[in-house]
Amino acid sequence: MYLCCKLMLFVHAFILLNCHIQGQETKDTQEDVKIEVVYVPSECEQKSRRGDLVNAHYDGFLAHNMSKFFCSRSEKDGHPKWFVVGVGQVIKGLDIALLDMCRGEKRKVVIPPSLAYGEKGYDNIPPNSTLIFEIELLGISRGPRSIEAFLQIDLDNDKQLSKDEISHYLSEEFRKDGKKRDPSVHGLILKDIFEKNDHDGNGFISTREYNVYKHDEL
Ligand SMILES: [Ca+2]
Ligand SMILES: [Ca+2]
Repeated sequence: MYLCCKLMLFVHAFILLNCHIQGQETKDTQEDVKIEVVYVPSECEQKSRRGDLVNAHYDGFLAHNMSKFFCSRSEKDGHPKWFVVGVGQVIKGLDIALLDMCRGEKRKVVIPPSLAYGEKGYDNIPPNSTLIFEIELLGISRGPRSIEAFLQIDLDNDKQLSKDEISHYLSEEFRKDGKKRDPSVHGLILKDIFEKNDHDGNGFISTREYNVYKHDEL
């Protein structure tokens, strides 16, 4: 179950990259996320880094009146969320706030509007809202955007992913999860992956485009 979840998240990680919620983009990178470490476990074997699949609880509050607008503990039967950190699956401020955390660590973070929902706001979040999140990191896994995953897909080991390599990977994933799909889905996902990730349009996804952690050596 866990593995299946992880694999599908990989595909989603490709598809969701760049699918940011409107207003999340910002030109102002001067403002910082303020991070207060509330608790760090004495043992910390592994710290979260960009591209990891993480499992976390986070409750969100509007800073101006501390009203709670999101509570992962009461949503979806209280299951903590799985997502890939650092690739835009959550707001930028959370992507920053969740890095370099130990399993079991708790943080309280203050995120400026420019790294959250900006001038437009979103749903029940008013425009220009500073947000406060209470985060608890429950699990870290070298995730779908990890260097390990990249190397697994890069069959000819030339440090870039061709259409054939991604296509092969998708076929394997679809075969493993066993769901019936219209054959056209495969081609559509492949096309989408390249549209969203092949930024220089050369027909390959490079390590940079794949967004692997910068400190990993290839
Ligand atoms: Ca390759
Ligand atoms: Ca490329």
